[in-house]
Amino acid sequence: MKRTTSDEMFGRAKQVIPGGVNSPVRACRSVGCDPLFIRKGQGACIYDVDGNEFIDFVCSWGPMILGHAHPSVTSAIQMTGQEGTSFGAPTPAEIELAAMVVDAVPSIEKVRFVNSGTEATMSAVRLARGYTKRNIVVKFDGCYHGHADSFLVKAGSGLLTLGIPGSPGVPEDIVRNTLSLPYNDLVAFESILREKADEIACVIVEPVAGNMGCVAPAPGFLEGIRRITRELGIILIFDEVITGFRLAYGGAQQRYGIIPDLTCLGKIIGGGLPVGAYGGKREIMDCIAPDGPVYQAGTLSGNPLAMAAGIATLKELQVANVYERLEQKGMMFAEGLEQLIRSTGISAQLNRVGSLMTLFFAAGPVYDFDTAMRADTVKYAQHYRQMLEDGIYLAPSQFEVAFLSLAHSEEHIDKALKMTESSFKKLTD
Ligand code: HOZ
Repeated sequence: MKRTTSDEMFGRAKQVIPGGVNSPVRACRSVGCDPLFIRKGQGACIYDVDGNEFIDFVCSWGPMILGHAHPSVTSAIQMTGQEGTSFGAPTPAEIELAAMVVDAVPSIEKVRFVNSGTEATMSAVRLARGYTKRNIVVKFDGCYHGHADSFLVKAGSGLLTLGIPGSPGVPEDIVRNTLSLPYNDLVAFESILREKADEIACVIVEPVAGNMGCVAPAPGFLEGIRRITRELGIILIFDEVITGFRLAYGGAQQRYGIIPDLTCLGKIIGGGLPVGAYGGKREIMDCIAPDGPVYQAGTLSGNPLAMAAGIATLKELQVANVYERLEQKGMMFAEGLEQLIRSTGISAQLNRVGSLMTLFFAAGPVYDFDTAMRADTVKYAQHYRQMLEDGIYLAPSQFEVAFLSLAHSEEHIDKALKMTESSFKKLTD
């Protein structure tokens, strides 16, 4: 694979951007290579600046559920852009996208748009604290809710990839109010919640964890969290930045039939443009300024281009059988991978929920942070580099998910399986 131009660009990027990247995982350090610079995407494929083509299983970390450069999305962006790109004032598109989100997501009666998933979770927690007048936030080990101070305790994603336990710059005083508990352990959860109920503002959870690799909720886990938080008057926040409009049109909460008090969204609702949102019960949302005292604001919030791309994306997702098609693609890929695990005897586990999945190079089942940590990251790095060489673009970390889009065809999945087989053979030689 030729990579002279990417390497040259990375050299220049490192002079002017910390680590040469605008988000740490992209530096590809944990997989032992340098990043490729992407020139364009089309459907299920991306093309780098050296002219290499890859089948893309990162999908911009989730937003590109329709594939790259989908005509409805690109034309909505072009048409909107011709009329101006930002006004810092209300526009009609905000109401249209808000109404679509309210119709789709069972827990959302009102929604506020922001610019990223990080802003959404940060704002939702402030709202929960303002509403309950309590301070403690409960999260789960290995879940990642963006990079706001309160969440950088045993967090997933880039912190796991780079082995950063917490971050300098986050005051002790802030993380003192964050409790991180084991994912999928309802017994530990119930005992801590009952002990500290009077101080806990909210519990935030990825209903399907996607930032320590894909980890599904154990049967009864989400139900238990909902039951206990409701009983104790603690706000339950679902971070559906990854799962929203992906695991079902109404997100994981629709798929599992559990209604949180607040929900955070991002990624898909912006169709690949920067966006986030948080929403929930009217009574709680009405505490946000200007109706209530909880402050949150943003110059680019509800940006017209992002709204247009989001509306176009959600309209495509309303087409019949879209989620069944995604499920089938996910199943086909997963069955193929499981078959390869059996036939090659490689020590690996496949976790999948819908169109999200992770191949863990681990000997035993992965159901929480500790079991995810047992995965062989050196083996993942070898596999990653081999797949890249063979035209398959995977997440550059063991602790992320692979995303499928509607643009991935049987041929794309077949090719990815063939390349996986060849990589496994090299790994077991
Ligand atoms: N934190 C993201 C993955 N869970 C990575 C974002 C990026 O590098 O774009």
